[in-house]
This record gives sequence, structure tokens and C-alpha cells, in this order.
Amino acid sequence: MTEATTGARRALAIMPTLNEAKNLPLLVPRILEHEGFQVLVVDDRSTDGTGKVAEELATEYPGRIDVLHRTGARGLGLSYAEAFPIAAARDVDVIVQMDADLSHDPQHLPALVAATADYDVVIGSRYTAGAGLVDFPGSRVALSRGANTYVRLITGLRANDCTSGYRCWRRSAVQQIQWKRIGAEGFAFLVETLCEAAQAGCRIGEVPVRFVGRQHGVSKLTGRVFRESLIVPWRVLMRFRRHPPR
Ligand SMILES: Nc1nc2c(ncn2[C@@H]2O[C@H](COP(=O)(O)OP(=O)(O)OP(=O)(O)O)[C@@H](O)[C@H]2O)c(=O)[nH]1
Ligand SMILES: [Mg+2]
Repeated sequence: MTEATTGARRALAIMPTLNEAKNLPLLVPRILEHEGFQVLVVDDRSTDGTGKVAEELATEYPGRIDVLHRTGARGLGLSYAEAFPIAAARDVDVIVQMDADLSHDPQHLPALVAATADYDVVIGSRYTAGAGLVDFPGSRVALSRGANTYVRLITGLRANDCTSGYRCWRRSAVQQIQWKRIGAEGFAFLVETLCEAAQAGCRIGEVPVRFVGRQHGVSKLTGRVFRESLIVPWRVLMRFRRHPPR
């Protein structure tokens, strides 16, 4: 049967990595179990050998994994801003973004992809009925909930989980984003791109996911990244005031 008759979608998962050598070999095979999936690892000069581990996986799964070894300034947002236009130029139907630390369970990939039949951007949501949080400390839940309230109040976004990094985009939606004006270097990228998608008229949906707190490796949530997250929603608001939707 062809992909068209099975309804299978060609999908590319972008996976930014910074010191995820232990997690990557556990996660990637679970993504590739899903038919039609490829992975683009975007490594930021990890010092724990993640880049080499990614290359070894690419050899193990020929034609299904690419590795982008970044050389510029480090940052989650900078990594995605470089990778999304590359992904959008590929012959795929949907583009997934997901963390490499096993927090984003690949079991949800079919539901995320299926929901792109109705939405342009689908969020793997931690705060929608049916979702679950596992090994996520109360302090982190409070921070994440507070961040969502803050973002919704400032930007007017309506999604329950505006800061989830687990998302599935129609390729056509990715092509509508003006990637050159995305400025967030860190995690604020997630809010900035969701605002840009909403502004571009994309329909944003949510699918509940089971989110598992990081088991291996260390967090990259620094003070600088946090401060940027406070500023970016305002910056985006000002941008849209200057350039209202037509
Ligand atoms: N390429 C790249 N990837 C990054 C960078 N910072 C974080 N990442 C990756 O982005 C994903 C999310 O980062 P995390 O450190 O898990 O952030 P978090 O989920 O908010 O925090 P913890 O799970 O508590 O560590 C992971 O796959 C990281 O390896 C970066 O500067 N560059
Ligand atoms: Mg994480």
C-alpha cells in the first residue's frame, strides 16, 4: 500500500540537543518506530559526545536521521530558527518539534500528526483534559503554570499550554512564518513562534500528552533564558501593534 492509501504522513522531527548523549539513543529508535518519520538532530556543540552519538545513530538508520552541527551562538531558539526553514524545504507533510530528554513521549506522535487534519499547529499539551505530569516537581509545575498565565494575559493566546515544546506543524504553516524576524534565542522561542502562527491565521489545537520530567542530564534553564522569557511576549505584542494583521 502507498502512503496515500494508508493515510500515513511524511514527518520530520526536529530535535535540538545540548548534552543529551544518554537520552538520544533511547529516544530516537522510539520515534523511528513510527512509519514515515525522519529525525533532524540539531546539536549545539555538546561537550558530552551527543554529536558523535547522533552520527552513529544516523549510520544505524540510513536515510532517516540527519545531524546539523551548529557553530554559531548557542540557544534553543537559535537552533530551531535555523532548522525549521531547512525542514520546510523537505518533502514532508508535517514537522514535529520535540525535546531530546525523553520528556516528550513518542507514543503521542500519531495523535499529534492526526490532529493536523483539523489544525495547522498542534500542541502536545500538559494542561488539557487527559494529560498527565510524571516526575515533574511542584516548583516546576508552578513555574510552568505561571508562565502560561503570564503569556496568555499579555499575548491573548488561548491555548492551555503555550510553553510546551512538543508540537506538530503542517509544513504549510511553517512556511507562513517569517523566520528571519524570530529573535528569541532561548525557550521564549516557543511563545514567539506560537504568536507568529496565530498572527498568520493558523488554527492552533491541543492534544493531551503525558509529560515526564527529565531523568538523565541537566537542565539548561538559565537565568538569562528566564529573563528573556519575561520580555519576549511584550516584544511580540509591540511588533504586532506596529504590523497589525491585514
Ligand atoms: N541545540 C540546543 N538545544 C538545547 C539548548 N538548550 C536546551 N536544548 C535542548 O532543548 C530541549 C529542552 O531543554 P531542557 O533542558 O530539557 O529544558 P526544560 O525541559 O525546560 O528543562 P529540564 O527538562 O528540567 O532540563 C532538550 O532536548 C535540550 O537538549 C541549546 O542551547 N541548544
Ligand atoms: Mg526537559
